[in-house]
Amino acid sequence: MLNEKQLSPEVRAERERFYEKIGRDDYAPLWEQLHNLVTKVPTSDCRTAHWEYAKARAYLDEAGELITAKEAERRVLILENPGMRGKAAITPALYAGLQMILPGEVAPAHRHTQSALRLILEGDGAFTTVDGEQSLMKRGDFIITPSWTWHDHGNHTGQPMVWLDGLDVPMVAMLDASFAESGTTEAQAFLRPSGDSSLRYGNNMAPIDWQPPANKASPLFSYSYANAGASLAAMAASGKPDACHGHKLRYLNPLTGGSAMPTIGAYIQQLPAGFASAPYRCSAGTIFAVIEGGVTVTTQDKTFNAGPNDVFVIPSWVAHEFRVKENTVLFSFSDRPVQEALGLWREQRDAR
Ligand code: 1HN
Repeated sequence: MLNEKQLSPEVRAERERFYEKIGRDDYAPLWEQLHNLVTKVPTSDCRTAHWEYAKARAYLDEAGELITAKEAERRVLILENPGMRGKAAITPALYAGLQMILPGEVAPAHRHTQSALRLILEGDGAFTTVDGEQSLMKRGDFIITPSWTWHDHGNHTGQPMVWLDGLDVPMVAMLDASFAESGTTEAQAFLRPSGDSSLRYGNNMAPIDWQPPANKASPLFSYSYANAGASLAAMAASGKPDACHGHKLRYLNPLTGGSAMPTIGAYIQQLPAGFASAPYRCSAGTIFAVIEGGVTVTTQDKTFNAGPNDVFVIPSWVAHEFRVKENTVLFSFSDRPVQEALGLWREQRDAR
């Protein structure tokens, strides 16, 4: 923005007339906006925010009485960033929601170019089917539904199933690259036995002529919490926690070493009892969910306590510190792989 105070009323009026004139022909003066477009540091409307599970769960119960999963297609409460209401976004690039499937319900088959991840929060044994392979879900499991894969969910257990959905919806909207199709049947036919992709791709081996698919996603689509927890326990048993992250792992595509999906990175970390992190920030706004324990999160203008199944978001370039009393496990996801692929990702450790 130019310094308006230095302008005489005549000059200002003359410029305003010019802006109005060129505006009618779809032009605008860059010099009035340059410094809002090219900021010294990230400055979106995204805010640090926290959603308590107890409240979310009560609202999901109410939603369960209002609408079936089938009628809703997906019965999800969107976690809307309070600084970006109405945009179905938790960060400028990512969407998050809490989905519930009640016993006997189905969420019918569809596919879309948006990529989805799920972190299972509650329930044991409901299923999701991804491109013809069914997978049973347990608390803490991380499941991916890559771009353009068919997916439907169902629950043959006696308990509600609740999970956190993370999608690249705002990113795909920004690129205007949304395509979607409904399935012709509610539930997909099974093309492969359950566990097939883990056996083919999850044993440190791969079919010899494997080629990356068009969606550039991992052929493994279910990452169990039993495995992730065991890896974290091994790291915690021998080795010092990182000053910023504790013991932290990233979920990867075993065929490439990259993230499980190209647009969303997912992570899991263990903060040992008594751990206090060094302040940290990075340019990828990040959504966290508490799997075990509890964490006190401190930013420059907020402190809050997050317990099991709570979700919170730390926007781009907001320095934050974690303190835990008991052993704590956090799941998180962000657009970091996109920023890295484009050479944009930055971090600052010890960000005081
Ligand atoms: C979707 O397909 C699911 O398949 C969940 O469970 C949430 C949010 C936006 C767009 C598509 C699902 C979604 C979604």
